[in-house]
Amino acid sequence: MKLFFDDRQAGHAPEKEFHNGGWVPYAETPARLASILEACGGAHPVRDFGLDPILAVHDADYVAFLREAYARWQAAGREGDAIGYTFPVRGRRKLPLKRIDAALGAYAFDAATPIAEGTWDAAYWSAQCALTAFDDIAAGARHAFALCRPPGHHAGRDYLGGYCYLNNAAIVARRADALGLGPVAVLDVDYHHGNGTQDIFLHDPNVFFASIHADPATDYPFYWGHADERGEGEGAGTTLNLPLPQGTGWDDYAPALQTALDAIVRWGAAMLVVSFGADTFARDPISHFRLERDDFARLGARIAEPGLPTLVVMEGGYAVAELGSNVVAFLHGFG
Ligand code: SP5
Ligand code: ZN
Repeated sequence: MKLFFDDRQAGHAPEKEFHNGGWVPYAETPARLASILEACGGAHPVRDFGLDPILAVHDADYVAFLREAYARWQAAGREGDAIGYTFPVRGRRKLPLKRIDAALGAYAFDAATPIAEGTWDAAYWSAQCALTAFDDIAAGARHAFALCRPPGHHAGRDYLGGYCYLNNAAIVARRADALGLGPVAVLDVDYHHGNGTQDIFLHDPNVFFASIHADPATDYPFYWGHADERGEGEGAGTTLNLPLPQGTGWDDYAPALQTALDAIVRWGAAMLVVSFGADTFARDPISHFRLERDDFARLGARIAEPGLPTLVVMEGGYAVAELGSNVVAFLHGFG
């Protein structure tokens, strides 16, 4: 399977995140890329599809905020990474507030996703990476792997969070749908629920979203991913959430995966976007499932079974030393 990646994706390196009441080193590091690239060998170059496919998912004011946030932070005399501290839980009116702190709160749902100097460029090229891999499929390839970083599945139409800024999977799913390659399904197998992707397609009957993840009753992002979230309005029935308890290993993961794949096939998907996180790994430092490297090969093989054109988009996975071999196992599983 062809792997796509651009060096500019490595220029995003926040120092720290706020977690459990204190500052801790940022888990989503450029070293993750090095681990995967080393295990996979070379990468195919990324092409520039511009802002339009991004703006087909994200609000223009949010994109403008992302582009300008770090410069505004510096202009306010701040040092280090930009991060908010006031979050508008009472509703998110788009007030024309000038303070960078007001914008940082209005466009974020956590305090764990700072904006650093290279964040916009990296997020932009991460999205272009997904678009380039998608283009390979649009041109007839059966599979492609977008080594996206920063990841995307926690980012919504107008918000960042969970180490995510632009929703790479949603951007390609929307584009595939727009180009008539659908019906498109997104299967999210990251440890964490893909709340941003769910929100983007919650009302959309044309994109099916299925996610297998740690139960939000115990795990981030808490407020999304519960089994009773099934889509709304015209999108009723096109969202499927399969939360699993901490400690889940392959024996209990596999039936949930089969349920998701059966639902995707029954719905009539013609194309699949996989949000792949390797943070379901047994020794992931921030997660609590028990998949082993061989299970990632099984995961890849099962996802390949329906025979759909499949774009794999990288999401999380923080056990850096083992990350590359886990990704390779998953990709080889596809055959
Ligand atoms: C894409 C993805 O997997 N995002 C996950 C975001 C999870 N954030 C909540 C848990 C953060 C724990 N961070 C501990 C860092 C220790 N260095
Ligand atoms: Zn994750």
